[in-house]
Amino acid sequence: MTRVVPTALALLVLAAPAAAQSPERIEIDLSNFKFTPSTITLRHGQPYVLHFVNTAKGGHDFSAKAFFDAASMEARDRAVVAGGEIELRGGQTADLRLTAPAPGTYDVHCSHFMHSTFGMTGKIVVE
Ligand SMILES: [Cu+2]
Repeated sequence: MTRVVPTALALLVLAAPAAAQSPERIEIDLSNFKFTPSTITLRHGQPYVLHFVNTAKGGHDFSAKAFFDAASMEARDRAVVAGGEIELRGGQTADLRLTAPAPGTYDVHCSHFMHSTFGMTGKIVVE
């Protein structure tokens, strides 16, 4: 019994925050030629819905391969970011559900020709 009780307590501690949390929704706008916000701050282990809005007429993408590789997400969301980016046509929106990975700073850029040169860069800071 002395071993069972600590294990049960540990499970409760792990389970309780997950059950209590609903994902935080963060809107990220893509425009000519910036991300808003350009720095996205997340907390390690927290669930999020990243809501992407391309407010421009032309296409943009949100390329963050290291971040997407490190974040945990379900298969349907993983499929959206295959290749390390989420691509949005002009006016398009998309939601991505994920859990923030290990603390660190992850680079973001738009991989369309010259867009990062025009300033379309950002970062994700996981605390
Ligand atoms: Cu772009």
